[in-house]
Amino acid sequence: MKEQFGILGLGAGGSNIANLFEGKSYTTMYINTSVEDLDCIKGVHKVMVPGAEGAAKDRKRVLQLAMESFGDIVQKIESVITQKYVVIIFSAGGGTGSGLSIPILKYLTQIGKVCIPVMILPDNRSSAKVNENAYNASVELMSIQGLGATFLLDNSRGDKFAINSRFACELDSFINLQNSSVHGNIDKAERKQMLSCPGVAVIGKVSKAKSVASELVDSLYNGIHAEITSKNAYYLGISTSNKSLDIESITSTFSSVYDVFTGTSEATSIIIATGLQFPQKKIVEFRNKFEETVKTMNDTNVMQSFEPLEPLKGLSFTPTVIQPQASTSPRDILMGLLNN
Ligand SMILES: Nc1nc2c(ncn2[C@@H]2O[C@H](COP(=O)(O)OP(=O)(O)OP(=O)(O)O)[C@@H](O)[C@H]2O)c(=O)[nH]1
Ligand SMILES: [Mg+2]
Repeated sequence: MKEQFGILGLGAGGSNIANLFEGKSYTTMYINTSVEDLDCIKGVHKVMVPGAEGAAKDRKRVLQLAMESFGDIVQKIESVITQKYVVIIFSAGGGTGSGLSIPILKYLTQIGKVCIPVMILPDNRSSAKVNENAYNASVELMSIQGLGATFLLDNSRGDKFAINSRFACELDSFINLQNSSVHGNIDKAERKQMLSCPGVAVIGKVSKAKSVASELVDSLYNGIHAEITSKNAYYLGISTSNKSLDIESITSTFSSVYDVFTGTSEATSIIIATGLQFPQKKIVEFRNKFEETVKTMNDTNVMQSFEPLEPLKGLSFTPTVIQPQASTSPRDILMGLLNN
């Protein structure tokens, strides 16, 4: 089903993940304000915001930079990504992806695309600025009406490049799920329905050997996604190689589940939960971290943290002027060194 999905990577983090999908033959496009970042990507469809030299984590600056060219940018997206389903990947903590994702998501939703945002959340050691951006991006993202499933990748869960590959592998496996069994299948319509469901989505994947309920639950709750704090899930999808899997022990980890789609596969098992609530506590933590730093910095104004010092009066100093040596050719310099 990959031909029905387009991938859009915004900024450095988003483009890194998008590039893994291009490696899996998805229609993929990248947008950046930094030519250095864009040059690192080996991709076919790369768009540079004209006149930009990067955004230095300034979300507003990105919007100002893209003001003139936004019409051209969205036109390029539409000409490359003709698919109805668009996976839009960006980090919450930077400037480019975090800032540009919001108007792009709004526009693409408005013209009838099913947008599937994938937002990378910063790890616990991130700066106040990154936390500020993450908070603002989350709040703005949550306010967009009509989005499909939103994936929140949590950089506190491990190495960022490992997170990138694991996510690309999980989502690709789900989109292209190979089900063909008399025991039941999760068909294309069901997969699209789950990915079109608003709210947060989480995917887990386990090997055939580990395909038991406890491992599937573990992969859902302790993978690379932001911690699930939602009591309810709208949809649960479980494709498993274990024909006698205890589905009930998985669904019962939620208070309520609206519908469950199950399928049987011969390979790995995949689990997906969609229609979850956003992790409000985590989002508020971004704001708190930012506010704590701002408060401490305001309490200790660096320009007033020492006694005012008097300027020196009545003293003067004339440095000895050293004349530069007569100019010597590079060869003579080398010769001089050799002859020493
Ligand atoms: N998981 C993951 N996180 C990344 C990656 N690259 C950057 N990040 C995280 O994303 C945040 C920084 O965002 P970037 O994507 O570099 O920012 P940008 O969108 O290019 O924005 P500017 O450079 O500020 O214009 C930090 O929290 C990084 O740890 C990546 O490849 N994978
Ligand atoms: Mg960047």
